[in-house]
Amino acid sequence: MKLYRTNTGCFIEHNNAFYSAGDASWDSLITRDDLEAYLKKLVNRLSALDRNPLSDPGTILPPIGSQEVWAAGVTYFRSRAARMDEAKSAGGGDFYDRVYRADRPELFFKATPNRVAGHCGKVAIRKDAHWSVPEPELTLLISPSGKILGYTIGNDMSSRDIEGENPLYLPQAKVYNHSCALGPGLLVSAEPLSPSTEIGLAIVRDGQFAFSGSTTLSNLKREPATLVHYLYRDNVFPNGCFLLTGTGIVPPDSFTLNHGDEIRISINGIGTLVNFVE
Ligand code: DO4
Ligand code: MG
Repeated sequence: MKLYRTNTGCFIEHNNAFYSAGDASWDSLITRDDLEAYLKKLVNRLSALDRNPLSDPGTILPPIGSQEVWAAGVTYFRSRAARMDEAKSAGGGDFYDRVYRADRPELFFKATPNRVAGHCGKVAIRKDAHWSVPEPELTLLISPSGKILGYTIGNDMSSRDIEGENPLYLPQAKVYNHSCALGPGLLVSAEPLSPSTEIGLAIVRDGQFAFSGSTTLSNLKREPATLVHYLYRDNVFPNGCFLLTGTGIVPPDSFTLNHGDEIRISINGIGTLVNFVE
């Protein structure tokens, strides 16, 4: 079952049919611990709409209300290797190996809702960066009580030159206007996703693929529930939060994003998030 936030209301997609999720505010919907059961009950009570409410371009809004967005890092071997290389000359390479092996994961604050683009929205590269990449990441929707309610697709836009210059610059490499995208909607399910779930990234420039790559969740070193457990230690999230779980796809060092690039991130069972670099 999927849930979408749009400029004409909230909609449920179930078995290829669409239903209105009523007048409840997005925050009040996506903070319910019983979200999946609640939506199932609604669908059983309602008749399906006779149109697809998502079909107009620009209709889908980012699936976020007033939640904070956090991210985990170095959760895939590919990310560890890329980070160790980029930080070597600054003497920071060792940190990434240590955090990859440690019990405590790397968790960082990623975005406030105003920094988040939705499906078909614009993401940005920092004006003072010259090496920028998208990071395609499975993203968890977590309730105020710490329950994983569902999943969406996240793009953790990153400035690799700034992060590589000094690991202490991480917040500047990661948090800026339109540095994050989420969407298109939420896959509402308390079930863990299969390790065979594929994550794909394609970057289209002037009608050609400038980069494409994929990975599967079997390469994610940490359990989503463990990441949530660490995030919720000594933190309260009155409106729940989103947690990006790290990237397993890193383009080669010769690649940097350009203005106008189209970024497509797909995760089986969730959909495809498309963004354009402004
Ligand atoms: O430690 C730097 C950031 C790591 C990250 O964002 C990732 O692995 O996805
Ligand atoms: Mg990341």
